Amino acid sequence: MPYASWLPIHPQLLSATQAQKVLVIDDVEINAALIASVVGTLCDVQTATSSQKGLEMALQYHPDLILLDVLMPEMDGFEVFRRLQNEPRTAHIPVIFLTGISDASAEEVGLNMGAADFIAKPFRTAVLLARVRNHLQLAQQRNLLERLSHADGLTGIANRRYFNTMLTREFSRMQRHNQPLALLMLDVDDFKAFNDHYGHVHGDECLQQVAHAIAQCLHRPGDMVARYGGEEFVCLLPDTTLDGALKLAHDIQAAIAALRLPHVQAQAAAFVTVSIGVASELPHQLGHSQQILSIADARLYRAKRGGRNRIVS
Ligand code: GH3
Ligand code: MG
Ligand code: MG
Ligand code: MG
Repeated sequence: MPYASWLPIHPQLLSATQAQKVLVIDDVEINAALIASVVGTLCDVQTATSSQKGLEMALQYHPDLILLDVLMPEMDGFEVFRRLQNEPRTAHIPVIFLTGISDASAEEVGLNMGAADFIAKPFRTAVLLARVRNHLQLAQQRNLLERLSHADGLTGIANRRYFNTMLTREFSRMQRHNQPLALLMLDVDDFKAFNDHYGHVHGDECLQQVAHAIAQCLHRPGDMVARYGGEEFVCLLPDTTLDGALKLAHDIQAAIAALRLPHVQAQAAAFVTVSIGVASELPHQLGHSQQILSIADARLYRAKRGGRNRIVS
């Protein structure tokens, strides 16, 4: 099995592997049902027959594409689209307007707002299907590109760039909620000697196994592991105290020891081990997200100085 398919990266990186979904928002029930029956031959479909319900379902259902009616009571489709764009969790979802409005300027308005497409009702079934298929394909390619730009090429876990994005995001979120943010900095012990003795191919395999073992230890939805550098990994643990982070560090140390990857040149054991620096801080007491990294890094350095294969908090 390729690593990318079995490595739990980050929930957000896995979305493109699920079946694609379309949300139809139309105030006339029979219209919504008709569109759904056409599109339902391509993918999963859900319908909403009011603007408000449509906005709620866009958040809950996580559609890959939204087919949006323009003329609706309470709130028209343009306003629904504006609200979708203003909500970070729905701003990326492509929207196709589907409307019976005869006014030619509506098409111009919709497309200028950033809609993916505009289809006039009554529509031809084959044309609707073709357009939806094309937009779903585009969405899939976009998702794939996004996942690739977030993933480390060797191990399939998150890369440093994505880690930094998430660190900044979680730092602000924990700051707002006055909750602790924890970090583990891990470094494989005597890895230069491992490469020199076993060769780079085995070195690469070792890093893949270590990445996988760490990922398997993370269970909370917001937790993530990233490859920070060559043989360095970092775990980002929102809303986690020092005790909690320390427990996880011990679990990871045990999981890597349990791999029993031979390393006859290692100083601390006859198998591959890691040193871990643990930090948990309240972001509102710090100035910058990089400070937590510095704290964890300094503790990792002490773990190395202390003889490796150990955890410092
Ligand atoms: P320490 O216990 O102090 O961490 O010693 P170390 O030998 O692990 O640390 P050092 O930083 O001296 O060496 C890291 C080695 O990791 C050197 C480099 O060749 C190897 N390395 C970095 N990235 C990769 C990679 O992608 N694949 C392989 N096979 N080796 C890598
Ligand atoms: Mg309508
Ligand atoms: Mg290193
Ligand atoms: Mg090392």
